[in-house]
Amino acid sequence: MPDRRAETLLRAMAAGSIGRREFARRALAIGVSATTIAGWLAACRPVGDGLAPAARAARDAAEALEPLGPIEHRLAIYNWSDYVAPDTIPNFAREFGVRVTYDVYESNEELLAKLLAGARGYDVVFPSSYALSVLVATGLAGSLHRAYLTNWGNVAPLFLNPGFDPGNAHSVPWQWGITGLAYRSDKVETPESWGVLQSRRYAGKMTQLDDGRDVIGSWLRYRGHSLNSRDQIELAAAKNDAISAKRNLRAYLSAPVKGQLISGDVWIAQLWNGDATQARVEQPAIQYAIPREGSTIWADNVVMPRSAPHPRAAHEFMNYILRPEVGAAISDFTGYGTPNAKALARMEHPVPYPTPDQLRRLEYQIDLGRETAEWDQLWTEIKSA
Ligand code: SPD
Repeated sequence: MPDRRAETLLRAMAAGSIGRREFARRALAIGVSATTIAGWLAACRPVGDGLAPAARAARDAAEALEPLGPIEHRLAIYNWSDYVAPDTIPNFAREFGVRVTYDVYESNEELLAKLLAGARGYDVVFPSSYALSVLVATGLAGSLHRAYLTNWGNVAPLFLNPGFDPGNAHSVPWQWGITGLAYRSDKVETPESWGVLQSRRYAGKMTQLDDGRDVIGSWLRYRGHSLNSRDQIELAAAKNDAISAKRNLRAYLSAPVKGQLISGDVWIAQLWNGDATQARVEQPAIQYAIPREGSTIWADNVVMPRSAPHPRAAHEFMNYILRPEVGAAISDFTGYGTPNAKALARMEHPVPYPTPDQLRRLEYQIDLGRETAEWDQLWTEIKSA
């Protein structure tokens, strides 16, 4: 539920006295989370950029037909940490004569907060499915010019036309992965259940991701519920479970936990599978398990913000990463699955698509719309408990 200050802002936006971007900027300033703001924007009509869906589709189609100019000499990338092969960017820069700047983030929330606050300098960003829905709903995702993506045919059919971006109008699939438990097999037995995080046995040696969707989602699955639940009773139970596990946790920590798994300071970490694979290169005792109650399968995507200052370079970059050898090198380094069918055939360590048995236990995260605010509130309460 919005508090009084947020309500005032919502009313001001509805009355037209402030625009949607100004609304987002001010709401962020009073501490409303980016995903909540985006949920409110998406729930209001007209959405995001002030256009009705049909008008937006027409604008997007028209934009996608306008030819781009010559390639610019710069490209600004904003990506998750440890999410590209070491030679991907230098090779692109050399071949295309483009100077690349590369900033990193650790969560979808961080990415959305930056874009909603008005950052306009980035040419390509890498949201997960539900965060991409937010960028589309708020009019922040640019339309892609398929004519410049000559390697598009390499994308595996499974990753085409996803529900969060029909027709891939705004996104190129990047990597897919799973959220599970990385563990030190020389220190602990295989963690079969999310419940291991509630046991005192490994207190102080365990972490969960610094990500409300992943943490609350894991405790929803623990009780047999959907990790996209909007049910008050289920969410209250997940909060209790999360708080009871918290006393055993060393921290909420995302990709940077790799160093602590390698050093042995952490023995069990809720983590994304590719980051666990990266850690295993340095410490072979690191293994990975999907808890029996199930977990998240997700896909991240390359998106060009509508405000991208270098749209032609952004398209050349997207087309470049769709080359089989480039896609293979990226996924061989990140440890994640590639959505590029031709790249998969060239990988040294291909990540197989989950088995039917695993798929039965995996679920995609979806945009929670208006309920995002409630999830945010729960996450705040868990972190401050
Ligand atoms: N080191 C890169 C990790 C990317 C994880 N993205 C997926 C998040 C799903 N909640």
